[in-house]
Amino acid sequence: MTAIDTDEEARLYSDFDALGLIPLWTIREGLMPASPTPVAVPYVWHWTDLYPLAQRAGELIPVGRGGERRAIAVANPGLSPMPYATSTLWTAIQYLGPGEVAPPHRHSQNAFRFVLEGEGVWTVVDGDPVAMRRGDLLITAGWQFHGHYNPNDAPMAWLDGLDVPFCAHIDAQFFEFGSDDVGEQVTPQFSRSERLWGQPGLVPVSTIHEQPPYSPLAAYRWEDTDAALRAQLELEAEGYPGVVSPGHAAIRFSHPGTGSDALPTIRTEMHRIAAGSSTQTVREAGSSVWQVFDGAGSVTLDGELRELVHGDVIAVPSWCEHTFRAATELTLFRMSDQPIFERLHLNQRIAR
Ligand code: GTQ
Ligand code: FE2
Repeated sequence: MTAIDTDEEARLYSDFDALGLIPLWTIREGLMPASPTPVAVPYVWHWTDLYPLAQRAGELIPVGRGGERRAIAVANPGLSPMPYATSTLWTAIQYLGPGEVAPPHRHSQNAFRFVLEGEGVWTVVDGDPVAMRRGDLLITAGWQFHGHYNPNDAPMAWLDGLDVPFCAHIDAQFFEFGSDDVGEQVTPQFSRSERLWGQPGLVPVSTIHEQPPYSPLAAYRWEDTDAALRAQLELEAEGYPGVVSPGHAAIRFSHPGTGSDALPTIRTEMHRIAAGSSTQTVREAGSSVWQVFDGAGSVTLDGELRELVHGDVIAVPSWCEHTFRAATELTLFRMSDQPIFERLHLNQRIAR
Protein backbone atom coordinates (compact mmCIF):
# COMPACT_ATOMS: atom_id res chain seq x y z
CA MET A 1 0.00 0.00 0.00
CA THR A 2 1.39 3.39 -0.97
CA ALA A 3 1.42 6.52 1.17
CA ILE A 4 -1.16 8.05 -1.19
CA ASP A 5 -3.57 5.13 -0.53
CA THR A 6 -3.21 5.55 3.24
CA ASP A 7 -3.94 9.27 3.02
CA GLU A 8 -6.93 8.62 0.75
CA GLU A 9 -8.20 6.00 3.17
CA ALA A 10 -7.79 8.27 6.20
CA ARG A 11 -9.71 10.97 4.31
CA LEU A 12 -12.47 8.47 3.50
CA TYR A 13 -12.90 7.56 7.17
CA SER A 14 -12.90 11.17 8.32
CA ASP A 15 -15.48 12.03 5.62
CA PHE A 16 -17.65 9.10 6.83
CA ASP A 17 -17.41 10.48 10.35
CA ALA A 18 -18.13 14.08 9.34
CA LEU A 19 -21.29 13.02 7.51
CA GLY A 20 -22.66 10.72 10.22
CA LEU A 21 -21.75 7.45 8.48
CA ILE A 22 -20.16 4.28 9.89
CA PRO A 23 -18.99 1.42 7.67
CA LEU A 24 -20.09 -2.07 8.73
CA TRP A 25 -16.64 -3.66 8.24
CA THR A 26 -15.24 -1.71 11.20
CA ILE A 27 -17.95 -2.78 13.69
CA ARG A 28 -19.43 -6.06 12.42
CA GLU A 29 -18.45 -8.23 15.40
CA GLY A 30 -19.97 -5.89 18.00
CA LEU A 31 -23.03 -5.26 15.84
CA MET A 32 -23.74 -8.88 14.98
CA PRO A 33 -22.19 -11.13 17.63
CA ALA A 34 -22.63 -14.90 17.41
CA SER A 35 -24.99 -14.83 20.42
CA PRO A 36 -26.43 -12.14 22.77
CA THR A 37 -23.91 -10.03 24.72
CA PRO A 38 -26.15 -8.38 27.35
CA VAL A 39 -24.94 -5.34 29.23
CA ALA A 40 -27.05 -6.47 32.21
CA VAL A 41 -25.26 -8.91 34.51
CA PRO A 42 -26.59 -11.94 36.41
CA TYR A 43 -27.43 -10.60 39.88
CA VAL A 44 -29.10 -11.48 43.21
CA TRP A 45 -30.76 -9.01 45.61
CA HIS A 46 -31.60 -10.34 49.07
CA TRP A 47 -34.99 -9.75 50.68
CA THR A 48 -33.25 -9.25 54.02
CA ASP A 49 -31.69 -6.12 52.44
CA LEU A 50 -34.73 -5.00 50.43
CA TYR A 51 -37.43 -5.17 53.08
CA PRO A 52 -35.74 -3.16 55.89
CA LEU A 53 -34.86 -0.41 53.39
CA ALA A 54 -38.45 -0.29 52.13
CA GLN A 55 -39.54 -0.05 55.78
CA ARG A 56 -37.20 2.88 56.37
CA ALA A 57 -38.52 4.58 53.23
CA GLY A 58 -42.00 4.01 54.68
CA GLU A 59 -41.06 5.99 57.78
CA LEU A 60 -39.32 8.83 55.98
CA ILE A 61 -40.85 9.27 52.54
CA PRO A 62 -44.54 10.07 52.03
CA VAL A 63 -46.43 8.58 49.11
CA GLY A 64 -48.60 10.80 46.91
CA ARG A 65 -49.15 12.64 43.65
CA GLY A 66 -46.03 13.25 41.61
CA GLY A 67 -43.79 10.48 42.94
CA GLU A 68 -46.90 8.27 42.70
CA ARG A 69 -45.50 5.15 44.36
CA ARG A 70 -43.11 4.21 47.17
CA ALA A 71 -41.45 1.72 44.84
CA ILE A 72 -37.73 0.95 45.02
CA ALA A 73 -36.34 -0.59 41.86
CA VAL A 74 -33.70 -3.29 41.76
CA ALA A 75 -31.04 -1.70 39.54
CA ASN A 76 -28.82 -4.09 37.61
CA PRO A 77 -25.18 -2.96 38.11
CA GLY A 78 -24.48 -3.62 34.42
CA LEU A 79 -27.20 -1.15 33.43
CA SER A 80 -26.16 1.60 35.86
CA PRO A 81 -27.43 4.32 36.25
CA MET A 82 -30.74 3.05 34.86
CA PRO A 83 -33.24 1.57 37.37
CA TYR A 84 -33.70 -1.62 35.34
CA ALA A 85 -33.48 -5.25 36.48
CA THR A 86 -32.73 -6.40 32.92
CA SER A 87 -32.75 -4.75 29.49
CA THR A 88 -36.57 -5.09 29.29
CA LEU A 89 -37.87 -5.55 32.87
CA TRP A 90 -38.46 -3.20 35.79
CA THR A 91 -38.77 -4.90 39.18
CA ALA A 92 -39.40 -3.01 42.41
CA ILE A 93 -40.40 -3.53 46.01
CA GLN A 94 -43.40 -1.34 46.79
CA TYR A 95 -44.33 -0.44 50.38
CA LEU A 96 -47.62 1.02 51.59
CA GLY A 97 -48.12 1.97 55.24
CA PRO A 98 -51.33 1.89 57.29
CA GLY A 99 -53.99 4.20 55.86
CA GLU A 100 -51.86 5.20 52.87
CA VAL A 101 -53.11 5.74 49.33
CA ALA A 102 -51.09 5.39 46.12
CA PRO A 103 -53.16 7.63 43.80
CA PRO A 104 -54.79 6.33 40.60
CA HIS A 105 -52.95 6.75 37.31
CA ARG A 106 -52.47 4.88 34.06
CA HIS A 107 -49.60 4.26 31.69
CA SER A 108 -48.82 2.34 28.54
CA GLN A 109 -46.41 0.12 30.48
CA ASN A 110 -47.87 -3.26 31.49
CA ALA A 111 -47.65 -4.10 35.18
CA PHE A 112 -48.32 -6.77 37.75
CA ARG A 113 -47.94 -7.16 41.52
CA PHE A 114 -46.76 -10.37 43.16
CA VAL A 115 -47.39 -10.66 46.89
CA LEU A 116 -44.57 -12.34 48.82
CA GLU A 117 -46.16 -11.90 52.24
CA GLY A 118 -48.86 -9.94 54.04
CA GLU A 119 -52.34 -8.89 53.00
CA GLY A 120 -54.91 -6.15 53.34
CA VAL A 121 -54.03 -3.76 50.53
CA TRP A 122 -56.44 -3.62 47.65
CA THR A 123 -55.72 -2.27 44.23
CA VAL A 124 -58.38 -0.68 42.04
CA VAL A 125 -58.04 -1.66 38.38
CA ASP A 126 -60.25 0.46 36.09
CA GLY A 127 -62.65 0.96 39.01
CA ASP A 128 -62.68 -2.70 40.09
CA PRO A 129 -61.30 -3.18 43.64
CA VAL A 130 -59.04 -6.26 43.86
CA ALA A 131 -57.82 -7.62 47.20
CA MET A 132 -54.11 -8.51 47.51
CA ARG A 133 -53.02 -11.45 49.64
CA ARG A 134 -49.94 -13.65 50.04
CA GLY A 135 -49.02 -15.56 46.89
CA ASP A 136 -51.48 -13.72 44.65
CA LEU A 137 -50.62 -12.31 41.23
CA LEU A 138 -52.49 -9.10 40.35
CA ILE A 139 -52.56 -7.93 36.73
CA THR A 140 -52.62 -4.26 35.68
CA ALA A 141 -52.28 -4.19 31.90
CA GLY A 142 -51.15 -1.11 29.98
CA TRP A 143 -53.52 1.86 30.04
CA GLN A 144 -55.75 0.50 32.83
CA PHE A 145 -56.19 3.00 35.67
CA HIS A 146 -54.84 1.70 38.97
CA GLY A 147 -54.32 2.93 42.52
CA HIS A 148 -53.45 1.09 45.74
CA TYR A 149 -55.08 1.51 49.16
CA ASN A 150 -54.07 0.22 52.56
CA PRO A 151 -57.01 0.52 54.97
CA ASN A 152 -55.27 -1.65 57.63
CA ASP A 153 -53.14 -1.07 60.72
CA ALA A 154 -50.19 -3.00 59.28
CA PRO A 155 -47.90 -1.98 56.40
CA MET A 156 -47.66 -4.17 53.32
CA ALA A 157 -44.93 -4.69 50.72
CA TRP A 158 -45.01 -6.52 47.41
CA LEU A 159 -43.05 -6.96 44.19
CA ASP A 160 -43.93 -4.90 41.10
CA GLY A 161 -43.02 -6.00 37.59
CA LEU A 162 -43.31 -3.71 34.58
CA ASP A 163 -42.02 -3.50 31.00
CA VAL A 164 -40.65 0.02 31.68
CA PRO A 165 -37.24 -0.52 30.00
CA PHE A 166 -38.77 -2.18 26.94
CA CYS A 167 -41.24 0.69 26.48
CA ALA A 168 -38.38 3.18 26.91
CA HIS A 169 -36.18 1.43 24.30
CA ILE A 170 -38.97 1.55 21.72
CA ASP A 171 -40.23 5.04 22.72
CA ALA A 172 -43.71 3.85 23.67
CA GLN A 173 -44.24 5.56 27.05
CA PHE A 174 -47.55 7.30 27.78
CA PHE A 175 -48.77 8.38 31.23
CA GLU A 176 -51.88 10.04 32.68
CA PHE A 177 -52.95 10.97 36.22
CA GLY A 178 -56.29 9.54 37.35
CA SER A 179 -58.91 11.06 39.63
CA ASP A 180 -57.73 12.02 43.13
CA ASP A 181 -60.98 10.57 44.46
CA VAL A 182 -60.04 7.19 45.90
CA GLY A 183 -63.58 5.89 45.50
CA GLU A 184 -65.34 3.36 47.66
CA GLN A 185 -63.03 2.22 50.48
CA VAL A 186 -64.23 -1.30 51.12
CA THR A 187 -62.28 -4.48 50.56
CA PRO A 188 -64.43 -6.80 48.47
CA GLN A 189 -63.88 -10.53 48.77
CA PHE A 190 -64.06 -10.95 44.97
CA SER A 191 -63.35 -8.40 42.26
CA ARG A 192 -65.84 -8.06 39.43
CA SER A 193 -63.21 -9.53 37.10
CA GLU A 194 -63.00 -12.68 39.25
CA ARG A 195 -66.79 -13.00 39.38
CA LEU A 196 -66.90 -12.88 35.57
CA TRP A 197 -63.76 -14.91 34.79
CA GLY A 198 -62.78 -16.81 37.93
CA GLN A 199 -64.26 -20.24 37.16
CA PRO A 200 -61.74 -22.63 35.52
CA GLY A 201 -62.42 -23.23 31.83
CA LEU A 202 -65.64 -21.18 31.80
CA VAL A 203 -65.55 -18.30 29.31
CA PRO A 204 -68.39 -15.75 29.34
CA VAL A 205 -70.05 -16.11 25.92
CA SER A 206 -70.51 -12.31 25.69
CA THR A 207 -66.70 -11.97 25.40
CA ILE A 208 -65.96 -14.70 22.87
CA HIS A 209 -65.73 -12.50 19.78
CA GLU A 210 -63.75 -9.71 21.41
CA GLN A 211 -61.00 -10.59 23.87
CA PRO A 212 -58.71 -7.89 25.24
CA PRO A 213 -54.97 -8.34 24.46
CA TYR A 214 -54.33 -8.79 28.20
CA SER A 215 -55.95 -11.06 30.78
CA PRO A 216 -59.42 -9.86 31.82
CA LEU A 217 -58.86 -11.73 35.12
CA ALA A 218 -57.23 -9.19 37.47
CA ALA A 219 -56.16 -11.67 40.18
CA TYR A 220 -54.72 -15.19 40.27
CA ARG A 221 -55.14 -16.55 43.79
CA TRP A 222 -52.49 -18.44 45.72
CA GLU A 223 -54.91 -21.25 46.65
CA ASP A 224 -55.28 -22.12 42.94
CA THR A 225 -51.60 -21.69 42.07
CA ASP A 226 -50.50 -23.80 45.03
CA ALA A 227 -53.03 -26.55 44.27
CA ALA A 228 -51.89 -26.70 40.62
CA LEU A 229 -48.22 -26.99 41.56
CA ARG A 230 -48.90 -29.55 44.27
CA ALA A 231 -50.98 -31.65 41.87
CA GLN A 232 -48.14 -31.80 39.31
CA LEU A 233 -45.69 -33.18 41.87
CA GLU A 234 -48.28 -35.61 43.26
CA LEU A 235 -49.11 -36.86 39.76
CA GLU A 236 -45.41 -37.34 39.08
CA ALA A 237 -45.13 -39.46 42.24
CA GLU A 238 -48.11 -41.51 41.00
CA GLY A 239 -46.41 -42.05 37.62
CA TYR A 240 -48.47 -39.60 35.54
CA PRO A 241 -47.30 -36.72 33.31
CA GLY A 242 -47.54 -33.02 34.22
CA VAL A 243 -44.13 -31.83 35.43
CA VAL A 244 -41.65 -29.90 33.26
CA SER A 245 -38.79 -32.21 34.21
CA PRO A 246 -38.24 -34.60 37.14
CA GLY A 247 -39.15 -32.82 40.40
CA HIS A 248 -39.92 -29.52 38.62
CA ALA A 249 -43.55 -28.33 38.50
CA ALA A 250 -44.53 -25.09 36.77
CA ILE A 251 -47.63 -23.12 35.81
CA ARG A 252 -48.06 -20.08 33.59
CA PHE A 253 -50.55 -17.30 34.39
CA SER A 254 -52.62 -17.05 31.22
CA HIS A 255 -55.45 -15.13 29.61
CA PRO A 256 -58.51 -17.28 30.43
CA GLY A 257 -60.17 -16.45 27.10
CA THR A 258 -57.25 -17.13 24.74
CA GLY A 259 -54.63 -19.11 26.64
CA SER A 260 -51.94 -16.54 25.79
CA ASP A 261 -49.75 -14.84 28.40
CA ALA A 262 -51.65 -12.76 30.97
CA LEU A 263 -49.80 -9.63 29.78
CA PRO A 264 -48.83 -8.98 26.15
CA THR A 265 -45.17 -8.23 26.96
CA ILE A 266 -44.46 -10.06 30.24
CA ARG A 267 -44.66 -13.79 30.93
CA THR A 268 -45.55 -14.67 34.52
CA GLU A 269 -45.08 -18.15 35.97
CA MET A 270 -44.79 -20.04 39.24
CA HIS A 271 -42.31 -22.88 39.64
CA ARG A 272 -41.90 -25.49 42.37
CA ILE A 273 -38.88 -27.74 42.70
CA ALA A 274 -39.02 -30.76 44.99
CA ALA A 275 -36.37 -30.92 47.74
CA GLY A 276 -33.15 -32.27 46.29
CA SER A 277 -34.22 -31.72 42.66
CA SER A 278 -32.95 -29.23 40.05
CA THR A 279 -34.36 -27.51 37.02
CA GLN A 280 -32.90 -28.25 33.61
CA THR A 281 -29.93 -26.04 32.75
CA VAL A 282 -31.35 -23.39 30.42
CA ARG A 283 -30.00 -20.68 28.14
CA GLU A 284 -32.53 -18.55 26.30
CA ALA A 285 -32.75 -15.35 24.28
CA GLY A 286 -34.65 -12.92 26.50
CA SER A 287 -34.31 -12.04 30.16
CA SER A 288 -36.10 -13.03 33.36
CA VAL A 289 -36.40 -12.00 36.97
CA TRP A 290 -37.21 -14.61 39.62
CA GLN A 291 -38.26 -14.27 43.24
CA VAL A 292 -38.06 -16.99 45.86
CA PHE A 293 -41.56 -17.33 47.30
CA ASP A 294 -40.89 -20.16 49.70
CA GLY A 295 -38.08 -22.51 50.65
CA ALA A 296 -34.33 -22.43 50.16
CA GLY A 297 -31.82 -23.54 47.57
CA SER A 298 -29.43 -22.10 45.06
CA VAL A 299 -29.06 -20.88 41.53
CA THR A 300 -26.08 -21.20 39.21
CA LEU A 301 -25.79 -18.18 36.90
CA ASP A 302 -23.18 -18.63 34.12
CA GLY A 303 -21.29 -21.02 36.37
CA GLU A 304 -21.51 -18.98 39.57
CA LEU A 305 -23.42 -20.54 42.47
CA ARG A 306 -25.59 -18.27 44.66
CA GLU A 307 -27.52 -19.34 47.76
CA LEU A 308 -31.20 -18.39 47.84
CA VAL A 309 -33.75 -17.91 50.60
CA HIS A 310 -37.24 -16.42 51.01
CA GLY A 311 -37.80 -13.24 49.00
CA ASP A 312 -34.50 -13.12 47.13
CA VAL A 313 -34.72 -11.54 43.66
CA ILE A 314 -32.62 -12.90 40.78
CA ALA A 315 -31.90 -11.18 37.45
CA VAL A 316 -31.13 -13.56 34.56
CA PRO A 317 -29.97 -11.65 31.46
CA SER A 318 -30.39 -12.96 27.93
CA TRP A 319 -28.40 -16.11 27.14
CA CYS A 320 -27.21 -16.50 30.75
CA GLU A 321 -26.99 -20.21 31.59
CA HIS A 322 -29.00 -20.92 34.73
CA THR A 323 -29.99 -23.88 36.93
CA PHE A 324 -32.06 -23.78 40.13
CA ARG A 325 -31.54 -26.37 42.88
CA ALA A 326 -33.89 -26.98 45.78
CA ALA A 327 -32.41 -27.62 49.24
CA THR A 328 -35.90 -27.69 50.76
CA GLU A 329 -38.98 -27.63 48.53
CA LEU A 330 -38.43 -24.41 46.59
CA THR A 331 -41.24 -22.29 45.12
CA LEU A 332 -40.31 -19.44 42.78
CA PHE A 333 -42.16 -16.71 40.94
CA ARG A 334 -40.80 -15.85 37.48
CA MET A 335 -41.35 -12.93 35.10
CA SER A 336 -39.79 -12.81 31.63
CA ASP A 337 -39.96 -10.97 28.33
CA GLN A 338 -40.55 -14.19 26.34
CA PRO A 339 -43.92 -13.06 24.86
CA ILE A 340 -42.07 -10.33 22.94
CA PHE A 341 -39.40 -12.74 21.72
CA GLU A 342 -41.94 -15.37 20.68
CA ARG A 343 -44.20 -12.97 18.83
CA LEU A 344 -41.24 -11.55 16.89
CA HIS A 345 -39.70 -14.99 16.22
CA LEU A 346 -36.56 -14.02 18.15
CA ASN A 347 -36.86 -16.84 20.70
CA GLN A 348 -33.94 -19.27 20.95
CA ARG A 349 -33.53 -21.73 23.75
CA ILE A 350 -31.18 -24.51 24.81
CA ALA A 351 -32.15 -26.80 27.71
CA ARG A 352 -30.19 -29.77 28.98
O1 GTQ B 1 -47.82 0.59 41.29
O2 GTQ B 1 -48.51 1.82 39.68
O3 GTQ B 1 -43.04 -0.14 40.64
O4 GTQ B 1 -46.70 2.98 38.15
C1 GTQ B 1 -43.53 1.50 39.03
C2 GTQ B 1 -44.47 2.29 38.40
C3 GTQ B 1 -45.24 0.60 40.42
C4 GTQ B 1 -47.60 1.25 40.27
C5 GTQ B 1 -43.93 0.64 40.03
C6 GTQ B 1 -45.80 2.22 38.77
C7 GTQ B 1 -46.19 1.37 39.80
FE1 FE2 C 1 -48.61 2.43 37.82
